[in-house]
Amino acid sequence: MFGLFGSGKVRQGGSGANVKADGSSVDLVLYKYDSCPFCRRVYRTIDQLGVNVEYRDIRSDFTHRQALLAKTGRATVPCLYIDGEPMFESADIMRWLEGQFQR
Ligand SMILES: N[C@@H](CCC(=O)N[C@@H](CS)C(=O)NCC(=O)O)C(=O)O
Repeated sequence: MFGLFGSGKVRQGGSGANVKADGSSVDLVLYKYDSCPFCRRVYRTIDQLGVNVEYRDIRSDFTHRQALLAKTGRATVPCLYIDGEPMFESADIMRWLEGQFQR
């Protein structure tokens, strides 16, 4: 059951558009794969905060892995693109999300 670990649902598609606490909008795209425990930690934060994220699974779609590698020189997940700028490290990603979206 590839892609169904941890979260209970496949993480793909959807809009990455969000309005931040300051009223500005931001587009969020998470490069991930679902058996990655660091990705699953980030999913929990996303769910808790109710953030809209477009998911790109680098194992189910090789073009996503190629795109991540081409832009960043790495194929490590999770990687959150914030308006197109990559952020690695699950702890940094969760901290950033909480800083922007925690009410
Ligand atoms: N310290 C990183 C660790 C991320 C990490 O090790 N990710 C693994 C997947 S669980 C990875 O992308 N490994 C490289 C690969 O699978 O090609 C974080 O917390 O985000």
